[in-house]
Amino acid sequence: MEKPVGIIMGSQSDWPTMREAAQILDELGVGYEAKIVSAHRTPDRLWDYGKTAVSRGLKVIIAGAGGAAHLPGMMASKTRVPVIGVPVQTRALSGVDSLYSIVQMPKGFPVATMAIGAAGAANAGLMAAGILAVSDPELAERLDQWREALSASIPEEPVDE
Ligand code: RP5
Repeated sequence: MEKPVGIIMGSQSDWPTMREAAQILDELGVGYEAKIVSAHRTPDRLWDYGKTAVSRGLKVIIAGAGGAAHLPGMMASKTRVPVIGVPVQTRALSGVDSLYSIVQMPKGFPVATMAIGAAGAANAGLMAAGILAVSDPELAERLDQWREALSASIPEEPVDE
């Protein structure tokens, strides 16, 4: 199976969040790789990953990090492959630190920033699938069905729980 999506994260501790993206890609039949690539702890790994992203056939990168979350922005500076950033929720500042570190990119090097935490990671998977679906009609069909199933699962009236 082709692996057009790279899911990268700053630490093993980010994986419980980032696997939400992986799960969506599994559901939609999109191939991906998942790697730990830290802007601060493994900068050479970050550099190599960005430098080879195009030649390795990556079409979208989902990058999650928490705290001083420089990974998505640095990756966007190193490759033209679109980068979707996921601010991981932190204990100290609830992920607002991660969000601010990712979202406010300077002109010229965009990161498509998602919501903080698990919902943001899941949406990153959906966003990556949507980007790939532009040139993949079969994936587009699967994504349409996924979206219709979600809509159909929402009840019209609330119930006492
Ligand atoms: C960041 O620091 C990682 O993305 C992670 O969210 C945060 C904490 O990392 P650990 O100390 O849990 O490895 O680089």
